Amino acid sequence: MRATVCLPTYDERANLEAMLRALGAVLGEGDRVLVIDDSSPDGTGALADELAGELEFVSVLHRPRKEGLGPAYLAGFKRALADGAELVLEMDCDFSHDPADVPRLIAAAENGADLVIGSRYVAGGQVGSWGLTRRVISRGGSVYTALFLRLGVKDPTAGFRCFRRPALEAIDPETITARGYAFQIEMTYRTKRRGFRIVEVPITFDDRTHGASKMSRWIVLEAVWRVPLLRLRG
Ligand SMILES: Nc1nc2c(ncn2[C@@H]2O[C@H](COP(=O)(O)OP(=O)(O)OP(=O)(O)O)[C@@H](O)[C@H]2O)c(=O)[nH]1
Ligand SMILES: [Mg+2]
Repeated sequence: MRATVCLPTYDERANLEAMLRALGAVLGEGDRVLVIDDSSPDGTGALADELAGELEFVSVLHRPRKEGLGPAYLAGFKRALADGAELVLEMDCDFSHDPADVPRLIAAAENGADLVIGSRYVAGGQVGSWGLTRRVISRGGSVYTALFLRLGVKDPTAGFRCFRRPALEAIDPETITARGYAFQIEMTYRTKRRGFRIVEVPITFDDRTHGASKMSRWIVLEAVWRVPLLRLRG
């Protein structure tokens, strides 16, 4: 099945080239990578264009301003579906998600899962180099989500995913307004509510070694108020 990896970037100059080459080494014939750059001040967008000139499997979507991960993914999904992708993946460009794990996510979708989540919190999954605060926030996010929503998913905020086309179309992501962790949680919630099959595959998540994190207090707070609302809305 033809897959498109949606790769949102904001100031990822130090990581982009290595990431695209690593993806090129593991992707199959006809698979693509779509870089979604929000006019990074460090010139990631121009570098992406340059690399797309060299690497046939790479396309670039330029967006005028930074609006958070949610809107960047929505733009990417739309393009990937319009281009005919049967599988649509999400992953970070900072090597927290290992490109070598991409084939396992794709294989799980090809074996029948509608949504595959690269999970830190199932047996065999782990978090490598991450400080205590980040571990507590991430774990806390999973526990907090479980308090309100019965997703049956151990890592609902994970950003390493693979959707099958019918599921992605059916959950109508365009109407999701969340931008951070809450975006991933709402995508999972909608997938589950519509009866699609969600499978978690274990991954090891490592902290970035190059570039700066875009995590903010706002992203956490957004999830804190939006998750109970999902439950209320039913
Ligand atoms: N297009 C776009 N990409 C973004 C935006 N915010 C973050 N990204 C990218 O999304 C991916 C994840 O962002 P990170 O900075 O790693 O944020 P995070 O993973 O939540 O935080 P850390 O765990 O600290 O790395 C990276 O590839 C970022 O460059 C945004 O507003 N627009
Ligand atoms: Mg990251």
